[in-house]
Amino acid sequence: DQFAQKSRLSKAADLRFMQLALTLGRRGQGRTWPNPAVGAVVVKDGIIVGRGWTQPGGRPHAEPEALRRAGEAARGATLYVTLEPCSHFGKSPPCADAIIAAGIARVVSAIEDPNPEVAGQGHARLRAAGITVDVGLGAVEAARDHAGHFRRVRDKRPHVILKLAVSSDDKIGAAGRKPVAISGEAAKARVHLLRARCDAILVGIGTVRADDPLLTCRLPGMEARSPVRVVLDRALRLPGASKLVHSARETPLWVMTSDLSEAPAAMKLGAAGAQVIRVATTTAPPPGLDLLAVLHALAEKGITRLMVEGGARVASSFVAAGLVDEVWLLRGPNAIGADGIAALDALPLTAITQSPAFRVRASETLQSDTLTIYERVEG
Ligand code: AOF
Ligand code: ZN
Repeated sequence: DQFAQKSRLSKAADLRFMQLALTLGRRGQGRTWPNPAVGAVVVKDGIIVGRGWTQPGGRPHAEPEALRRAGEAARGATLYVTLEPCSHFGKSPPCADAIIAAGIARVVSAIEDPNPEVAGQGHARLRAAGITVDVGLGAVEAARDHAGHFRRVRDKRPHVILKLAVSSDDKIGAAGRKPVAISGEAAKARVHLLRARCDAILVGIGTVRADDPLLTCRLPGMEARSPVRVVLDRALRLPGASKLVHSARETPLWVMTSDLSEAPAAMKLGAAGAQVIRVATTTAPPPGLDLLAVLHALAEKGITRLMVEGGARVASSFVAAGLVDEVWLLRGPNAIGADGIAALDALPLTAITQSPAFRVRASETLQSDTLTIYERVEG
């Protein structure tokens, strides 16, 4: 009947507008830290009158952006938002109050904000003002998009994405570190896009000394979206002549080191524009930085999404410590041979691909490479 049809249509419309809000929110990923990248859409009589997303640095929040664009049209309109509107006086006034003041009649919100300062109070404040609030549409996607914020709030560490580019026989390099082609152009471009969507990117000192990487996002037009570069460097062996140190004034470089590494080396790096951050070391051999302490320090500084790019020892330590939330496995068409460098050092790659701790979220073909994305099974 007519009523059922109308409600079906409006459900489909709700879903469409929430999808748009999710897409808008993702625009901010990698540059809103310490805040989540939220999206918001204002709809009046079926027409979009305002769009907004969290701005670089985390403010303004998404909702006031969308409301500002909607202006007077917000009165009586519906607001779609990918995270519960905030209710606290933080560095910006509460979005819930802005929504009430704008005269919004209904709010469709994807998911509750776990931030203890919000945690349901945003929705409650809206309801108390007589606004209809529907929570849960798009919750699965929103939880994925805000995984960094959730992880940081709940576990005081970032969401960790491990990127592995392997040959057809699961190697990440040739013996003696001879240069070999593993991934094609499309796969490389995809990795650079992921870099732009992460707040920080982490490598070990071995990789820096072997490859002298720059670790920036080099997609045309997206160069300004480079993440913070983080190096695990227990004994401060980072060469002053490396590309990382040379570019430290343009793109932030954080060097994680032990409490015991030498002060003059730290001063030199500081003078070159890097930030030296001291963390605890492991108590059991082999000597290394305590990865959980590293993650806590990064979260403390506001990092919500961390990409781990290698090398094999760093990757395997993160996997072994159970600190990987998501894996991007790129597999190229060529074999390297039994003497190549194994992707996860002493661990077999099946520690991810066959592990009950991970499931495949998506896979796609990128020219001659395949990309498989694994996500941690929460439980
Ligand atoms: C929203 N919309 O777009 C974002 C929100 O320090 P403040 O005032 O900027 O508040 C930061 C907190 O606000 C952050 O930890 C998270 O809980 C929420 N982020 N909230 O309503 C947004 N980015
Ligand atoms: Zn807000």
